Amino acid sequence: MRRFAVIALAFLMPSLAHAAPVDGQVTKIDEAQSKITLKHGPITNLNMDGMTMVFAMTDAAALKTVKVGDKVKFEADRVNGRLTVTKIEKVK
Ligand SMILES: [Cu+2]
Repeated sequence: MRRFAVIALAFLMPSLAHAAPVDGQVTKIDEAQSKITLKHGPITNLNMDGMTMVFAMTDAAALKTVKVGDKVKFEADRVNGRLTVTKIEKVK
């Protein structure tokens, strides 16, 4: 039973460290610089509490799918040393 628990944890840990969807709201979009400002909830994989901050985008085209004021779900990670949104989706 104990061994099973350890094995189960081993499976769960990598997914915890991986980017998980975060709730946020778009407060600013800068298409020229491919940047987005998000008011976001805690980002566990980046050890970050909720705040409003600027992110780079891996996919500049994704900026066209959201607008200021939209509630979004997004994933963020450190890419080449920059805090970057790797995935973003408007929440209906
Ligand atoms: Cu932040």
